[in-house]
Amino acid sequence: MTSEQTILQSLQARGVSRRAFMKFCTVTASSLALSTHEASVFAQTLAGARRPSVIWLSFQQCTGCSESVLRSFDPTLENLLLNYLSLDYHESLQAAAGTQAEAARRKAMADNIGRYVLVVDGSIPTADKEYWSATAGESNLATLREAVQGAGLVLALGTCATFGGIPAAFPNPSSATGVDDLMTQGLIATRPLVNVSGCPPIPEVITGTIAYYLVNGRAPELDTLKRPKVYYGKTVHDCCSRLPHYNAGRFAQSFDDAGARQGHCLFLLGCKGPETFNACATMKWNQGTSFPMHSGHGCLGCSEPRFWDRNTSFYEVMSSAPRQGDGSACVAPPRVVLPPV
Ligand code: FSX
Repeated sequence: MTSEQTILQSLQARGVSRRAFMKFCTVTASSLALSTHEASVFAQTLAGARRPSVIWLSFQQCTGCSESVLRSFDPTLENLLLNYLSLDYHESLQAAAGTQAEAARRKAMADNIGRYVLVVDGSIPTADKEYWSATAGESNLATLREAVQGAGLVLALGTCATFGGIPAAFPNPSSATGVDDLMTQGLIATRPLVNVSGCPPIPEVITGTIAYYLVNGRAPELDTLKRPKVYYGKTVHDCCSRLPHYNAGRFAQSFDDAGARQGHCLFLLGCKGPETFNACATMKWNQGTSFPMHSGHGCLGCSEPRFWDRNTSFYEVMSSAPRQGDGSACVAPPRVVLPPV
């Protein structure tokens, strides 16, 4: 399959009938409260849409973000890749190597100019350290500068790409910089940007953000740090299973005391949940099994700017007292439904 195929052609090649596709469109259109005419336009547009080309660039990072997205279960990465996207460049997942891979990247960018989704993980060395990280003889900054030009949407994946992350920790030897700061400084072109922070981000937050773009043709509503509000609208503290104990003044004093085992709040043990915006407590990890505080460890604050300098030592109590939970209901963000396969 190539990005020349439409989404409907790609689904039909994998055994989805036109009837099943139209049924999906009808259900989705009704959930969006579209009129009959608008629903028909929606179905035609989605059926005829080409699968977006995705160029995925990896810079200074630990590959944790790719490892994370490989574990997404709803939607799965393979569902997205095989049916809805055309992943035209990813150093770890592609079969091609060397000049063949670089030629494929340039061809995909030229063929899809102004439309492709550029995924970036890892931070970028700058200034006189620009060549500390390079691929095929090109600095990461030069590769990114070229790729950003023709992107329809840029997805900065992980705290390294969004805010600099661990490579930017003091003393930041490579002058590591995140994508948003590079745009602000004029070092790369400014394009529509979505930040998906976390070290690594939650797998379903990654695939859910991509799926949202596929279904709606635009990025979801963003917070002031350009993160999807639906996933980053509440702090981990707001939705933590230990919050009732915080509100009642019950705190664990050590990781192995009776209070810790009874679910008491981990604030005095250094938990950074009150200042960390993420969906860990509602979406959870490992197919919705658990999240750090539920398992007995405090939040490290990995999805916020200046992680890691701001939050080390991890076991020091935050200087400001956490607020009470905001009182509104904590529910898992809604699933973005893709056509059936
Ligand atoms: Fe950084 Fe991601 Fe942490 Fe690792 O790509 S956000 S070090 S999980 O791998 O960039």
